[in-house]
Amino acid sequence: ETYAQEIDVDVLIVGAGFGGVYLLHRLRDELGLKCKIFEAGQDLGGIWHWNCYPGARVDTQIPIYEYSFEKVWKDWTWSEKYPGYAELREYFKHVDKALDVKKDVAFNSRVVHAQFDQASKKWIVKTEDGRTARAGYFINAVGFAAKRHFPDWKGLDSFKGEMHHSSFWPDSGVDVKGKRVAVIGTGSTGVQIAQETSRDGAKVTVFQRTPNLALPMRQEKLNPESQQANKKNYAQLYKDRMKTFAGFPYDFAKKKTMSDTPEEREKFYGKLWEKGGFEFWLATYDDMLYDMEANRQAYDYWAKKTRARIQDPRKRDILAPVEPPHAFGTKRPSLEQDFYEQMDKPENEVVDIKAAPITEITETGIITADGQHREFDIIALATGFDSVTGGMKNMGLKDINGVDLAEKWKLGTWTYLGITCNGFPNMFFLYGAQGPTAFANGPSAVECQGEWIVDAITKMRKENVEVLEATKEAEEAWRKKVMEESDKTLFPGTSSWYMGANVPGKPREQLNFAGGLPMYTEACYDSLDNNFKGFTTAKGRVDEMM
Ligand code: NA7
Repeated sequence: ETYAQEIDVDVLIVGAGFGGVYLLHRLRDELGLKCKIFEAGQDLGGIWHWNCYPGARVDTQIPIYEYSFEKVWKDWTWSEKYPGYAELREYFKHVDKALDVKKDVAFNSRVVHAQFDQASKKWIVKTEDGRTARAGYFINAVGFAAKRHFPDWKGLDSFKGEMHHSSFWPDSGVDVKGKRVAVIGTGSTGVQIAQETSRDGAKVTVFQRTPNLALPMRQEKLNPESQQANKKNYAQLYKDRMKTFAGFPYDFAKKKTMSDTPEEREKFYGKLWEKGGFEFWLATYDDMLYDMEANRQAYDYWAKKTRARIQDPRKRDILAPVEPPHAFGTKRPSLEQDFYEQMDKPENEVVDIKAAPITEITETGIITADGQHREFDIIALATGFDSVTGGMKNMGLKDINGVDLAEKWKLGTWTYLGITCNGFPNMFFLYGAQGPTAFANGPSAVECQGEWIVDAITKMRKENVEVLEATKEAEEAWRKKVMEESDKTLFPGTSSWYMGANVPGKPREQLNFAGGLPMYTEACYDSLDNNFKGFTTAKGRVDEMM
């Protein structure tokens, strides 16, 4: 059945990562709907299926970075606080066993066309390998990193050594020992690749355009016994994570940076720093992401701590400059273990490509604007993604009039609640545009939005609503809300993928909901609990005004 070329289902889901698998389980096993997933890759796991570059590792600690399903966590334990990709792949194997997922997934099936047919009130979804699905509900769970970003450097295809984008690293691995490795990009990915390949004995050159204001991970080995003992707290923990801004077990402290004395600040920062992980970002003073003066305090502490770890003065000024390259925390900080010590080694190099950008890739290496030609055996492209919107704009998604979503979103993004779109009836998406996506822990965001989708479909069925479609007015109002929440913060002032600023030609706008999970959840249920406010239903417009 999974492999039939033509299928008729209640729900067609795209993507078998955290989001798609969550919805498959809930809609199939709780609501009893007939569900299938189309997945472009060969296995479950989403980004963890694609990511196997050296050092690929999650930056959120377990057990926060996992499903809240007891069926899944009750007999699963991890070996590290921040697991690597191999263990995350094992986790998805376990998820498959616990929830019986794979029987309803068609792999190697990349969606190339999807449109709602108004006559039959069904979505028609087609894949590159020739499958067609007809479905009552269409759910998009392609994640925020479904489309890779390759800068258009001259000669990009001419390199004769090995060159891989981070999310297309060969599964069999690449032997880097003793090799000259170029890492282009210093997002979360670039930092991990540089750190790991250096540990593996490569001679690493990092090409950095913007410093990553990376935070100490403080990795820990875990034992099964203490994890098992802690499981009595899991149910509460998974409830509580939804009540915080970013879906973590901690939240911003209810105090202002400058209301503490310098000594108190030093002590408070020190405590967060010692805890490691994102606490210095997301458990700090609650004005850090909103106020420049407060933010500068955080930056100065970061720079002081980080500069002290780098002996080479030139590298120190590139990796951790005295003057902030941007407001602290307005780009995603990577979690590192010994990135700075590794980069400090004399055999490794850091190149400032803000000062002298890359102009050409040659058969043997990389040329920068200062005329230098550096030679390499391996180039790792850690240049990121057409983040957040790229995936959905790239799958032949048509509205009821045949207009592609890429066209609809050409000058900016319009969604309602970051879950639905006008012109796309009975389509839901999660972990994408104008949702809590980039500002929340993945599994928390997925379960927050996924639960709402389950509730919406349940209500539709109970009330015999055949077709649900967001109104244009509701989209305008949601877009306004997304921008308002963002404009309170320092995010808009920084060029980042959060703002669509990493891909040339992409509109610059906030792509994520910056008001935090609780405010987001409230907005979603304000619609659902008020008779689908902001939607039209098959019975006619329920409420035109939001
Ligand atoms: P990111 O965070 O988008 O990082 C991409 C990096 O590549 C970043 O340092 C960019 O510099 C750099 N880049 C991109 N294009 C260019 C060009 N043309 N020239 C020079 N440098 C360039 O992607 P990641 O894969 O690291 O992480 C994505 C998310 O996945 C991450 O945030 C986590 O949430 C998981 P820039 O900073 O734009 O100056």
